[in-house]
Amino acid sequence: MKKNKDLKVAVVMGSQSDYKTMQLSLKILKKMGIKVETKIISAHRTPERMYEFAKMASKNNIGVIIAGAGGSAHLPGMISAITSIPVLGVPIESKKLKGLDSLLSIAQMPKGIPVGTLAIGEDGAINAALLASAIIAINSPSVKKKLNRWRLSQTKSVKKNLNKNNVKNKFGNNWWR
Ligand code: RP5
Repeated sequence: MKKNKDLKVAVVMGSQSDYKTMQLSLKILKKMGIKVETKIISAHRTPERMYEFAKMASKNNIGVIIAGAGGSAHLPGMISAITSIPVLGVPIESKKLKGLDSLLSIAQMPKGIPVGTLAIGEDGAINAALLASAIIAINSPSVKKKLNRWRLSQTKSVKKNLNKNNVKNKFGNNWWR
């Protein structure tokens, strides 16, 4: 078994419909040069697939698992119950409750089985990948370098001075004139 060398991040999701959110995790991980494994795994529709994945994750050299799920989102918690690899949960923005259901299902794990819970939707998918990168970076100088570079360019992209002409709201620019 390979140990701590080029650990992968697994990005799993409950449905194909979660991909439009979770693809943002994949984009970030690609920028960080991290090897990725992706799968659709539903805790309630494919429980055996979930069990097999979580059971084999360590042997498959996976260092962090990002799990996106919506609604009664038990996927991240169930995976975390089977493996001690860190699991980061992304609450998918559901149609009915705008992701509040997903958020609470993922965040409110009873003590003993943790899931690191990110924000609802796209922000969560991006931050999950950044957090996974930071975990992988502990043992990977090249990922650490890329992550630091990414953060520096984000910092540089924030302009100091306001552009007062750049006003976008539902009334359009300068609506009062
Ligand atoms: C959850 O049910 C999935 O994670 C998804 O967010 C939600 C809806 O799934 P689909 O009906 O789009 O397959 O298990």
